[in-house]
Amino acid sequence: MYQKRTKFLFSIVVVLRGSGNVTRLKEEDVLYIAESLKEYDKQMVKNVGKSLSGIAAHSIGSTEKEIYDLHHAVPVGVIPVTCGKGIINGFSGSVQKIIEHLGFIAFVTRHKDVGGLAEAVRKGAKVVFLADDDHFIAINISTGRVVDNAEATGKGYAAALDLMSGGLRDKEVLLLGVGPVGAGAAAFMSAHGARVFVYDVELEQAENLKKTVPGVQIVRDFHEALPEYKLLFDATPAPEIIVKEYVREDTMISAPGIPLGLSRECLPLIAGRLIHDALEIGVAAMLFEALFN
Ligand code: 2YJ
Repeated sequence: MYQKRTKFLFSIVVVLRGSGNVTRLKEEDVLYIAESLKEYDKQMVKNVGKSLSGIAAHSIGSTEKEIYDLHHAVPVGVIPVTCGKGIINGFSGSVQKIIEHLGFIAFVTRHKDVGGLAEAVRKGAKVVFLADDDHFIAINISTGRVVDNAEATGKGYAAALDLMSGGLRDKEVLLLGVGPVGAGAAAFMSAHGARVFVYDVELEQAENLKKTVPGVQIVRDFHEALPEYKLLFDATPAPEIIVKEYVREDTMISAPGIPLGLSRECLPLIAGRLIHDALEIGVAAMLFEALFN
């Protein structure tokens, strides 16, 4: 019990720190993405009812066909960035493979940084992807549209939860963490008729969200609230904040946060009703939003 409590308190502190910070991916987070994309889609179709491209299309209120018909020939350049902590092995390659998996042409530039940007544009890229330690963006060079990974990820995971739950309209969702990912998710869920309840250790952050997403309600006691909700959206980078006592047989969780907020013992209980990956939904949602005029 003492250990559990200490672990929980530690996690809450991580949430507190994490709401403004971004988790840096590690090589092991992206290692198997490219080779798992077919299986990933199979699982998504089974659990959510749509493939990755269907989820991303839903996140921007479009359809796969509409996007593909208009944009599939658009080349996309992925530029490795060395600043800060440097290159993550497999990061750019995984982004490229996800984009190709969606049916688009993509390449990783041979040069890095500024040279990579020049190379991408010279080779005809109409959209470029690049990430440092704090930001991960896609830029549509033709339209000037800049898409941030955090917000697109929030919308993408909210779209997946909308599909998995059979529609969020009039349903209650508990959203944990209102950083940029949580804010993107709140906007999508609220626009789709969900009743959004939010918890953040920084009450002010939750209060601020009310200004941009009217109608969200604030939850003050995390422990009391968790068992009350069937639909959870975990947008925190805190590990193990959701333990098995909170997972009912009808619980559905959309969890973009890295590391995953569920304890290991929850995994068999939530199988098939958990949406979580390192990069796929975020990249797909970024690309479709960057293409959308
Ligand atoms: O180009 C590279 O290999 C590196 N500069 C990639 C850095 C990756 N960036 C991060 O992990 C950021 N914290 C943002 C990732 C957002 C994923 N949801």
